Amino acid sequence: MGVLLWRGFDFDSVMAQCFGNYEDDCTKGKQMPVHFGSRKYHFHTISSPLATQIPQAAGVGFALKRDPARRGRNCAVVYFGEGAASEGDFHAGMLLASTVPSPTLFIARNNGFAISTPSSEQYHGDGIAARGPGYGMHTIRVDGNDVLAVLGAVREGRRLCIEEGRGVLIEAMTYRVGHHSTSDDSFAYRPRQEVEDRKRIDNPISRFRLFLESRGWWSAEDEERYKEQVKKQIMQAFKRGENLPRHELKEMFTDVYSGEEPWTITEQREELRTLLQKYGKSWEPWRSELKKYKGEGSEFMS
Ligand SMILES: Cc1ncc(C[n+]2csc(CCOP(=O)(O)OP(=O)(O)O)c2C)c(N)n1
Repeated sequence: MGVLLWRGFDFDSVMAQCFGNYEDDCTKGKQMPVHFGSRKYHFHTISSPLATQIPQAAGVGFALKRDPARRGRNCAVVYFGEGAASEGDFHAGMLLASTVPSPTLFIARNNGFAISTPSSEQYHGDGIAARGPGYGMHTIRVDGNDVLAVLGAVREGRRLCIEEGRGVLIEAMTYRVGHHSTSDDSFAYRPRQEVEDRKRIDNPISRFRLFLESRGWWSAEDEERYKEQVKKQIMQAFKRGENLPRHELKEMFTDVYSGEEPWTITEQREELRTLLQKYGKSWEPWRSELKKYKGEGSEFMS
């Protein structure tokens, strides 16, 4: 999400995707929350199945290289965790990018955990970076908790990627201080003290903040003021996004596949039409549910 925010994706767009309201123009309410995507900011929709994005990115890099207007100017970039790097798709993408070759920047965030699986159970070699030379790929391992070091590594990786027209692997070493998700209690598999220590001592946000403070460019007051301001903006966007209607119900069936619509989708749409015509106006759970959609499902009931 940081990449998207940096490119200009605003809080209203974040909320639109999370609530699946009609402003979510990329996934139109069909994706899980936080699976952002943006045509405007050239950001492919995040997908739940781990690592599928890796060979896709290698393909995008190849497409960029085949386009005379973009060759030598653009590259594809893909992000994944050390857990995802255990999937076959990681190797498929790396092989494709190194042999074709395709200008793709592979950024592995090694945060020590894949939900509850520690990285020590993920590989027996030297992490993800050690795999790069095996594919003949330029590889950089960087302290992922050092913001400026990451900036430098990514700049250099991007330069190599574009100038040489081939893949580059970056492994950013870090530590996940939060739980994996709201349904995860990470203190069940790691000591609370370890997390508290990391938060205080070796954390990209606290380290960068200390750096800025040491230069006199930031202070505790700036921090408080900024947090307050951003919190307000987020809550405003939250309330707005929560109250906007969802896309029209018919959008559920669009953009699922490209090209000709498969018969399964046509059949499901007709099944919904039959059910809505029968129960849509009379069965209470559906009556109030339909109010959440633009047009209240009228396209199926007239
Ligand atoms: C193919 C597949 N297997 C399992 C999962 C369930 N799952 C979701 S996130 C996750 C851990 C991912 O860990 P990692 O790649 O290290 O990324 P992190 O979440 O730590 O950033 C797992 C196992 C999934 N989404 N897809």
